[in-house]
Parts: sequence; C-alpha cells; structure tokens
Amino acid sequence: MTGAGGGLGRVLRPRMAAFADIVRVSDLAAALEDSAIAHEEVQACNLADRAAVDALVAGCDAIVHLGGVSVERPFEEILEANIKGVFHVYEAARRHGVKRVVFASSNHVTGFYRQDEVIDVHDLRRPDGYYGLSKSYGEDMAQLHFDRYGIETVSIRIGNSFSQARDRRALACWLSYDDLTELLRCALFTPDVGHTVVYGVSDNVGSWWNNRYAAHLGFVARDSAEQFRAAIEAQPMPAQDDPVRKFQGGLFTVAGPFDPQ
Ligand code: 15L
Repeated sequence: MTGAGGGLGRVLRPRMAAFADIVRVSDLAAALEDSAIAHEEVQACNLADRAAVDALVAGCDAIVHLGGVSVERPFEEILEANIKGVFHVYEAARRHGVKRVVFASSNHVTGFYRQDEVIDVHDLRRPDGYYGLSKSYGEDMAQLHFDRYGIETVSIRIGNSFSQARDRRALACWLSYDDLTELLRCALFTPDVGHTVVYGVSDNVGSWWNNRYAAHLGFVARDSAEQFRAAIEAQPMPAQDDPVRKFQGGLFTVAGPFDPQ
C-alpha cells in the first residue's frame, strides 16, 4: 500500500489485516512515523524514484496505490509524485508479475461537471486541475496495462472520504470509511475486473454519480450522508455561483494558478 501515511492510508492500515497476511505499507519517510503493526512490513519510498518503487513492489501479490499528492498543487509537484509515480507503480507491477492494482483515483477527474448533472464513468472526463489530470492519466495508465499486459485495476474515483460529511457538497459525494473499506475489498477480490472505473461514494441522497457499470464488483454502500444533513443545512448557504455550490469538484476548480515566484 502506497500513501500509507496519508489520511485514508492511516484509516485503512489496520483494516487491511482482513485482506492480506502481510501488508507492505509505504510512504515518504517523513510521513511514516508509525511503526509496523502486527501484519505489516514498513518500507519508505519516494514514488518519483523508479528503483525504489521497483524494490517496494517486488514480492507483492497486489498493489493498493493511494500515494502521491492529494490536493491541487503546482504541476512540477504533481508530475513527480503522481504522474511519474503511477508510471513507476505500473512499471514495477509489470516487471514483478503483479496482477491486480487498486488505484485511488478521484472525483476531480470529472470535477468540472456541475452539481445539477448526474454522470457515469463513460462521460467525458473534465479534470478540474493538475491533480485531477494526474488521476485521469493514472486511469489511462491502468487501461494501457490491462490492454497490453493483462494487469487488472479497479480505479476508484474517491469522493469526499472523511469520518463525517462536513458541508453541502459532501452530502452528495461523501464516502464513509466503512464503505471505502468494503469497496477496497471488492476491488481486491472480485475476479475478472479488467480495468473497472467506479465512483467511491456512499449511498447518499442526491448523488451526482451513477455507478451502474461497476455492478460486477458487487459493492453495496451501507452508509449515507443523510445523518449529517440537518447540521449541514444549518450552515449558511453559499452564493449560487460559488464553486463550492456550482461544480462537483468544488474549490479544486479554482485552486491555482501557481505562478513561479
Ligand atoms: C480528493 O481527491 C482529495 O484527495 C481529498 O483531500 C478531498 O478534497 C476530496 O478529493 C474531495 O473532493 O472532497
């Protein structure tokens, strides 16, 4: 598992014990202050370092690729961690015969759809920044590696995954930690996934995403953001043209540009 020191990595680490006898967890050294728990091996790795990623992947049966930059940042940072990073992950998977990857993609692949539109994974991608572009590239990398080498991937376009839904946008796109864990289980163990793209979202009222093309994963969301609606609707309503209310990607659609200093 790459990105083990990130927000979702920290949530998933203990939960991975149900899915593997040994989980090799990785992140930049500075992000990996936790020591290994019972079922883990800990191996620091910079995703921009091809040889280090190759060594990380050697001996693994599957890869859960959560790593990289997780927000909008200057292109050069995204290039190193996300674009080169996902190339290195798939290159290592090919070299070491890994047959299954779960790729943490993002809703920001389609962030420029409006919040009054319902889309599915066959709709045109509309990345809302360099971060979303890098996730779109990662999905293409996954498709290439299935078509050319038979390496299977489930790309999960994760919505807003925190312990609670915290704003109006999250009412539509929240993903609970338990639903994330179940989706990860389905992504790891469902046979014959080819390259499947799915939105990672709980069973929210007013969801923007139709997941029908991923029915073969057998994923059934159990949670819903409804439990947070009353508290969230007590918050002030953003203006109609505010990106947090207008676009599915919310504030990511206006992050940057990052001019050189
Ligand atoms: C993401 O892809 C980010 O990694 C995460 O930090 C959230 O901001 C999430 O999207 C979101 O759209 O809320």
